[in-house]
This record gives sequence, structure tokens and C-alpha cells, in this order.
Amino acid sequence: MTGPVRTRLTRLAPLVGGIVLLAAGCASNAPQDTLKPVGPQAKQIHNLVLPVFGVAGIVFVVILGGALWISIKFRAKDDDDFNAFPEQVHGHFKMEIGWTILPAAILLVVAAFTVLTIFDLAKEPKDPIRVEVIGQQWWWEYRYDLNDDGKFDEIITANDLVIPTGRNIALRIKSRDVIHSWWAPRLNGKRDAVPGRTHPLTINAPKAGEYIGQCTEFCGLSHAEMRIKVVAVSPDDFESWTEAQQARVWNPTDEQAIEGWKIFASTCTSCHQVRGMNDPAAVEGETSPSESTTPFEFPSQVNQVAGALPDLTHFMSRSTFAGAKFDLRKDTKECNALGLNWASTEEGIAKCLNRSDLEAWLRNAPEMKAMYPGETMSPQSRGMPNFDLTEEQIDQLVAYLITLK
Ligand code: HEC
Ligand SMILES: [Cu+2]
Repeated sequence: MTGPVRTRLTRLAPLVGGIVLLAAGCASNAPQDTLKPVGPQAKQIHNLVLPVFGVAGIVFVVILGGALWISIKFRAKDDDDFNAFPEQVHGHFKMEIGWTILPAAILLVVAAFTVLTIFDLAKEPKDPIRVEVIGQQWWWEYRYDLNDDGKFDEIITANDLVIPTGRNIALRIKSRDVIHSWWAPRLNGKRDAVPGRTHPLTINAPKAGEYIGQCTEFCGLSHAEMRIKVVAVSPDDFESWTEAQQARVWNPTDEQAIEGWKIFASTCTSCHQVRGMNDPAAVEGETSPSESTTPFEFPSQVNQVAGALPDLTHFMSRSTFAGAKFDLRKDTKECNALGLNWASTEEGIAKCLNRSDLEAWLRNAPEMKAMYPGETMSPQSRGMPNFDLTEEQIDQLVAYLITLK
């Protein structure tokens, strides 16, 4: 390429880049589009944004248009005297009052409506379902207080926030480590998750569907992989979901799954909990360990110490795992149509379990998500380590995990 052509192309680059960026903003099915609000809270924000954007747009056009018009109309001509000063307006009382009062008035009006909206959105919602949202490097935990006793212990889950349509959901946003921020753009604004504080946020999705979001406060190496999925279902479906979440899980009876159970009880329970593992009558249909007909006698105590990592009790009721970065239920039309109950049947699991990503996760989780810097666990390490499991152990673990419905 010759010199001038290249220069011209270099000059065009920002323009082309700008157009590409602008076009990217027009994606028709963007799941995190704030301009497609759902529910009263998001609509209220939208109703504020549109007029403010209009006012800002008018100011933009008038100021930039004016500047452009002035610089063209009064541009220097060849016969101008370049040493002469233009006429000065300094001290022009009326003009100075004008350009102070007008912007102040505009900002005052915008501020008034903004503050009113903020106060309105911060109001305690009517008849809410209360859910605690806990940010952690790098996933979200959800704990439900269904009986309004102030304890968020009826349901403990992760990744998928399941809510009934048309109900106010009063979220209490917290963090266990650093500052995160919970944001499902179509449902409401952002709310920071700050350690030691509880921040309220209300959402309400009138239509069933999935609303995607993400952590919007840089929180470490996997920040971009800390995603959010709100699953809004009909009140009836929500009812059966809450029942299933509160039901106990039984220890497995299948031989391969029992082997998986043993690995889980020795390697995984230092971080993950499966509530009910400790029950002496932990196999369905048995009332005491002595009646056990399984090839393995489950110990009555499994040392479950943490409970502050993804609770796996009803793992298979989720559609995603590891901070909603991976699909647990394959993302196909057929599988999505099975909804929350996709794993309740053998066929559902056979057809829709995203086995390859789940196995890869167990094989070497650090490779799947940027989590900790070194090969070894340092005190600062977060995330799930690599356990150097064999393929056989991985199969056994998956056989166990799929029993956690
Ligand atoms: C040192 C703590 C630790 C141990 C031990 C551990 N994990 Fe994890 N595991 C984690 C963390 C942290 C996450 C969440 C990571 C993320 O989402 O970024 C996780 C996520 C998972 C998930 C996805 C859960 C979800 O809903 O997102 C599965 C499944 C899982 N672990 C299985 C296992 C199995 C099986 C073992 C035993 C072989 C095990 N883990 C041992 C820390 C641990
Ligand atoms: Cu985060």
C-alpha cells in the first residue's frame, strides 16, 4: 500500500470501529437489554431514563450543533487580521445568569424525578417472597425464607434464581468475600453486594422466562464468568419446585453411584453439602441401617464442614452450574421445554444432561474457569481445585450427582 492510501485508511479506522460498535448495540435478541424492561421496577427506571435521555439528547444537539455552526460560520478567512482579538463578552451579566440558571434548572428537574424514583424503588414491596442473595468468588447463592421467620434456610441453591411470576421478590444482597454486584438488566438496576452489609432490591417478572444477568463489580479473575440466571415460572410450578427443594434426598442404591457417594463423602464434603447424607435411614424405603439391602452400609456421620460453597442437595434441579457459566441442562429447545423438571426422569437425564462439561469440571475445574493463579492451593485461592480424579472416579461421581434431584 502506498503512503497516502494507508493514511486515509488509518483515518477511516475510528469511523469504521465506531460504526461496528454502534451496530453491535442493535443486536435483536440480546438477553441483557436494559431497553427491554420487564416488571414494574425495571419499567419505572425505563420511564425515567427515556425523558432524561430526551433532554440530554436535546442539550447534546443544541450545544454540539451550535459549536459546529459557530466554528463554520466564524472560521478564519484568508483576509482576516489574525492578530485582532474577537469581541469579548466577559462580564455580560444577562448571558452569564442565563447559562448558569438554565443548566441548573434542567439538572434540578432531572434530579427531582431521579430522587423520587430512587425512593419509590427502595420502598418495602407488598407481600414479597424473601430471598437472600450471597455473592461469592465466583457464583451466587440463593437462600429462601418461605415461612417469614427471618431465617433464610428453607431452600439453599445456587446459580438459578427461581421465582414465581407476578410476585414481588424482595432480595437481600450480601457478600461472603469481596464486593460483587447483582444485576439482571431487564428486571431492575444494579445493587452492590458488600461484605458486612445487606442491600435490598425488588424484582418482579410478570412473564415466565429466563432473565440473564451478571456480576458487574470487578471481583477477581473470574468476574466475567460470574453469571446470573433468573428463572420465572408460573405460581403452580414454583409451588412444586419449592416442595421438591425441601424434600430430602436419599442415598443411592445403584452400585456405581454408591462408589461415587464414597468419593464424595471423602473428598468433596469438606466444601460441599448434601443435606440428608447424615441421616441413618438415608436410603429410601429403609427405616434403619440394619435393614439395609444396599451393597454398602452408609455411615451415620459424614463430616460436612463448610456449607459455604454450592449446596449440591438438589443439584440436578438447576439448569446451569459454576456461576451459571456452564449449562447443566443442554441448551436445546427440547431440553429447555422440560423446564425445572428436566432431570426428574432417566430419559430426561440421558437426553439433556450436559455430561461433557460436567465431567470436564470434575476432571480439572481450574482449567474451566480462571480461578486461582498457581498449581497449588494458596490461602488466597478460591474456586474448586483439581483432584486428579481417574476417569472411572469421574463416572462414579457423575452417577452419584445425578441422583441429587
Ligand atoms: C476446596 C473446596 C472444594 C472441594 C473440596 C470441592 N469443590 Fe466443588 N466447587 C467448589 C467451588 C468454589 C465451586 C464453585 C465454583 C464456581 O462456581 O466458580 C464448586 C462447584 C462445584 C460444582 C458445581 C455446582 C454448582 O451448582 O455450580 C460441582 C458439581 C462440584 N463442585 C462438584 C464437586 C465434587 C464432585 C467434588 C469432590 C470430588 C468437589 N466439588 C470438591 C469448591 C470445592
Ligand atoms: Cu462478582
